[in-house]
Amino acid sequence: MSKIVINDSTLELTIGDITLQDTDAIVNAANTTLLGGGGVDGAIHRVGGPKILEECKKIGGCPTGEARVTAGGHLKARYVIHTVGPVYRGGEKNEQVLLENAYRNSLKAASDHAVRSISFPSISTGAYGYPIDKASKIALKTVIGYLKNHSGIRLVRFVLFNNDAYKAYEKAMNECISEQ
Ligand code: AR6
Repeated sequence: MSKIVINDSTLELTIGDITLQDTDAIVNAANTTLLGGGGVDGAIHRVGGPKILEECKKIGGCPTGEARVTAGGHLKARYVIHTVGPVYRGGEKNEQVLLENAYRNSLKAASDHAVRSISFPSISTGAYGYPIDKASKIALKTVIGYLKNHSGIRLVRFVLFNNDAYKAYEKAMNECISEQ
């Protein structure tokens, strides 16, 4: 596990399954319907149970880059923060801004719910095709920027699904540190 401290908060990288995290909130890499799917989204609904989908249906969807909050159902996490990352279409379609927004709006939603610890998956780098070398840098820069300016969230954990994803985030974290 790799970690850095920003003000009073810890940012850490780990390999694992987002559905098993015991942080106050976990983030779902959802789609604009909020009606479920594969990858992280499928796993969260499978483990969390049908109450999450019921709440999502009432919410009625989420635009790309925004975030919506439901309870955690059977998950250890109290909340699921559903956000929608961009589909990668070559990098000229505002993807970077939309990915930044997805992370920032998830953190804002967490702050609004007094969340002190939160786990993120690597948003957009699965079915949505965002190259992980680029997405990891955007993800970490956005989180670091938020933690520098907001207190309250004491732990942000990136839960990477395999060693390649972990290595990409570790490299991006080292770049972020050397640029500070
Ligand atoms: N825990 C942690 N990471 C995981 C897990 C898990 N249980 N399962 C997959 N990953 P994706 P996206 C990794 O496709 O690219 C869904 O159908 C995976 O290896 O879940 O934002 C939604 O409904 C990858 O690195 O999310 C949307 O339609 C990362 O999580 C669409 O996929 C994200 O992969 C969203 O696509």
